[in-house]
Amino acid sequence: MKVLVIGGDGYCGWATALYLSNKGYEVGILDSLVRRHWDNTLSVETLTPIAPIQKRIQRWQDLTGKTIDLFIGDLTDYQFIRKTMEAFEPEAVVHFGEQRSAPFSMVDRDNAVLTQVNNVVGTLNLLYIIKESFPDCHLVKLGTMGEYGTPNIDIEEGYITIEHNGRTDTLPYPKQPGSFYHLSKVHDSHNIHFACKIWGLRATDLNQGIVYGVLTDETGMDELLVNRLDYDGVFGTALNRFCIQAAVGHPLTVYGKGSQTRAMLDIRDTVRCVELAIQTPANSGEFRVFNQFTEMFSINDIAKQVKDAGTAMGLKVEINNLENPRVETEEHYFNAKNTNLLDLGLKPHFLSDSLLDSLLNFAVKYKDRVDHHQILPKVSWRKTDNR
Ligand code: NAD
Ligand code: USQ
Repeated sequence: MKVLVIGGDGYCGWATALYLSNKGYEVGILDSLVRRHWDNTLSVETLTPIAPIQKRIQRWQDLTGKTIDLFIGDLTDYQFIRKTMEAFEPEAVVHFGEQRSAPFSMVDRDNAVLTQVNNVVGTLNLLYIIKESFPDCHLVKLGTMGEYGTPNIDIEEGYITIEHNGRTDTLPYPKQPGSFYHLSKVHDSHNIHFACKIWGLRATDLNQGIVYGVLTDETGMDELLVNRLDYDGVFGTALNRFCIQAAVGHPLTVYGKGSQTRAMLDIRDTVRCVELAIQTPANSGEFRVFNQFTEMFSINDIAKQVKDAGTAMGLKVEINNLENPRVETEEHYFNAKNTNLLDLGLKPHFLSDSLLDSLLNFAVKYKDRVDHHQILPKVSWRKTDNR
């Protein structure tokens, strides 16, 4: 099967492209490399030194004999995506290619607009090219668990059946996202759902939790294939950040009370979930939603796990509750369903087994690359200009 991985130079996309290539899929990567540009503008770097995409792909080919086609360009440029699709003719498109940081989207008006234009227009272009020339192509789109927010009832997978005034209907699950970034994913979901309904497209929205870890079988094969690992206050996510903080002796930055609970998964499960989604495509006209995560933790839970594992390695780990730079509910109910992917055969990795190999060991290995000025959060949800 031919699969186009959009955003294939990024964290989830690179691991997925190599995994699918290794499994015998014919893989193309489309990426504008804009994430490397955003890192430069913020003066931040991934902890792990990542090679230019062309070198990464060349190394993969030298090691495995498998080729990956590369298309460098912007998804918001319709002519570019049209030409790419016509050249590659994918049977499935996996779309990771968005601005994915909540803090980045909350810096100021410019970043909110950039995030929503980049994400919503990119996805809309994709829907149009699929409708016009590739109506059978399965769109696998990365959504996020954060689309749902933290409702005081169980979170279903995309839809909920509601009885109201004696009538019953199955409706899209209510969305209460917590940043302009998370909102962009909600807008995408609505656009994709609508396109499936009116044009008969087939799509799967993978509402992914927070991804952790740096290691997959493929990215671990060679130093030049190493994946990115972000620890800065804008692109770094909680657990990945905590491990790097532990490695350099910085107190773990728990925001607020730390009882915020989130859904999480190992990067090795991300790549497998994508494969499960493309192996069994959605039907024509179907907008399918899978909640893509394996475990739920409060931020305090993960800080404690990092502290315990770090201490066992001889690190001195402290936990610090900072004033929360975000506006979010800290004490809440959180119970989300995730059976769709398990039913398709997902065998989860668990955090307790991954913390050392896929995180703390990398954090310690590259700790000299840490820029300590980038650890504390600088973006506040309450200000309208964080620059
Ligand atoms: P990332 O920033 O590492 O990678 C995204 C890639 O997309 C980058 O290489 C970037 O250059 C590319 N890109 C962005 N806009 C583009 C455009 N207009 N045209 C072409 N390429 C473009 O992000 P990631 O962590 O790999 O996340 C990938 C996807 O998964 C995102 O959609 C994100 O919302 C979703 N997701 C990520 C996480 C997580 O914890 N990392 C969790 C849930 C969902
Ligand atoms: N947090 C801390 N300390 C930190 C960083 C974060 O306590 O140093 C807290 C935040 O306040 C928040 C929670 O941890 O309550 C999660 O924050 P995060 O930065 O780890 O993750 P988030 O902003 O939600 O975004 C990440 C990805 C995004 C993806 C999302 C999945 O960047 O692309 O969509 O996880 S989810 O959280 O399910 O929406």
